Amino acid sequence: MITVFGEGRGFRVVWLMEEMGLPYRLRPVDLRAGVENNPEFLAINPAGFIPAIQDGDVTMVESIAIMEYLMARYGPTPLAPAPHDPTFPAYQQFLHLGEAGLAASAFFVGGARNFAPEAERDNWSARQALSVFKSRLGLVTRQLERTPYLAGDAFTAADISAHFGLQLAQGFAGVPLGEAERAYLARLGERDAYKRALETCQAMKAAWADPAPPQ
Ligand SMILES: N[C@@H](CCC(=O)N[C@@H](CS)C(=O)NCC(=O)O)C(=O)O
Repeated sequence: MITVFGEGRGFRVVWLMEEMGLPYRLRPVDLRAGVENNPEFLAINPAGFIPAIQDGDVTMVESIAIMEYLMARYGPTPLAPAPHDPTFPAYQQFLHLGEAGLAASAFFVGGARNFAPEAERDNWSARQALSVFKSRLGLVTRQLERTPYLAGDAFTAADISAHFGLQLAQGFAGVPLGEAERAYLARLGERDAYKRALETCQAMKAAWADPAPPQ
């Protein structure tokens, strides 16, 4: 039984395990209550961020690395195309762009928007993070003009990765998405495994219940 600590990007891990049919349990971690008051979680990840997993004697952080670990250890799975598959390069690129390009930059745009003191909201770093997000989003838009999923015709873990970055941007960071991205998110949301993951992750369900209206 694999334990996932924390929602947020832990949603990616839960969704992946639902797609793969792996048994797991979710242990919520409330970062707003102050992770310094959660010694049980700090024993798992002393750096105090989520998600983390525990699988037997394996403890890991970093959602994309966790997904790669689970697919490698419990696969093979069509969620991860093989290295010689023609879709592998796009898969690999968007698997990482979903976090390093989209979510990481949207996280700081949203942080400034939601948590910074009024006078510090519009600052150089927040504008830089938004500019980085938008340039990476352009690659997603271009790819979705060519194929229904980011690696090609089939759904892969790259879509799980990018989904979180787009949701974070749309909701938390207040960045309006285009029609292609909104249709893509709706398409992903129709998957049964996604729906099961959302029932497990009630905090994300609540956060995404009211997405930013179309602009
Ligand atoms: N690159 C990491 C990012 C982890 C991350 O920033 N998680 C957020 C919540 S989704 C968090 O714990 N933020 C609080 C912090 O970083 O201290 C991943 O993909 O897991």
